Amino acid sequence: MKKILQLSFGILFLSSYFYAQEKIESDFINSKDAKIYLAGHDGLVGAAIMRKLRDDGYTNIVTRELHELNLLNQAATRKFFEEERPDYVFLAAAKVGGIVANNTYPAQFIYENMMIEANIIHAAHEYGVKKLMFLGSSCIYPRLCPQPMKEEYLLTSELEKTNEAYAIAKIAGLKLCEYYKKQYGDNFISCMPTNLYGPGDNFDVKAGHVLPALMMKMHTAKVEGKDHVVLWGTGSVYREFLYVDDVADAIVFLMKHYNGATHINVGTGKDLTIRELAELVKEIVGFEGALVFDVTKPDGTPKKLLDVSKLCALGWRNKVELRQGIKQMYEWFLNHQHELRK
Ligand code: GFB
Repeated sequence: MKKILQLSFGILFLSSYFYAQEKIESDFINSKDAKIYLAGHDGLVGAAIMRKLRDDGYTNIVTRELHELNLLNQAATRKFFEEERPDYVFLAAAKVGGIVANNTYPAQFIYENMMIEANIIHAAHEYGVKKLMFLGSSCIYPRLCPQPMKEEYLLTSELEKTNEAYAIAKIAGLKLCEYYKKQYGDNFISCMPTNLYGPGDNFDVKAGHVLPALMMKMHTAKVEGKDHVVLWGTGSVYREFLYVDDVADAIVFLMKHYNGATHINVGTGKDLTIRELAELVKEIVGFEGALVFDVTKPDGTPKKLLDVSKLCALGWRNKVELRQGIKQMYEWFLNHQHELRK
């Protein structure tokens, strides 16, 4: 028994030593006035990265609205890089949506995401960007992936059909980073966040993700005095949720401390069923009616819990627990009724 314990501790020590080897001190840490291009600055994650960069004292952040720069246009993207010559890039621009949006518009999800990634990553290479961070998504892992999902399980079996198009585009993005690093030596890295939520989310009940959709449905039902809300699927599948300011913190942390050739998972390491999530949202919103599950709607992947040991070994952990995060999100929702994306 003692020998087994010693052996396990030895393996644990060796693996954390191995991962700790990848922790670096990037020039980004002390480049507070370097030019940073934040692509997707007005999305859920982009806005949180902006808050984090400003809090950390970065002063020279370049952004473009959609009408100023269409990232689907290669020539326009190239011209932007030629004129601005950013030192660092955060690639948080993407076409995103919940399970039904992914399943209904697969052509748009694969085309738009692949174009945005290829245009930005190639222009970053051409114009000598010092470091680039690409954001993926946990749906890149196989549908029936062993749990929790380690980085090396990528491409080991079939993807979940409801979001295959989006997942293939995101896999292409992280492979672009990997291969540009391998062939050209570009310092392009990528991370795979789990399901995200928080202030600024998309509350559209048809196109959005589960958490903002549940909040909107339950809040509306409460205000209108309805006795039930209809949710999708069976409610028995598991999901992991990370507060958006936590993911922004992790992304900036990785920009400062990670140069690895392969992607790195970003999550909490904890998940719950959709029914448990719905009960939690119900309690926080103060809705007293019943939860009805429409099983004609898809469930998606049965479980997609990220293995976050690699990120933890670098010294990062999430701060905002799910209950606290949902409370903060609901407070924001109540105070921003006129500017909700829905
Ligand atoms: O958040 P969600 O759309 O995305 O759905 P995925 C998660 C689970 O919640 C599914 C259930 O099992 C849904 O059936 N659900 C219950 C609902 N009620 C609702 C509702 O009112 N709205 C929504 N949206 N879901 C997406 C992918 O997968 O996650 C993307 O399609 C991406 O590609 C993203 O990876 C993070 O977790 O299933």
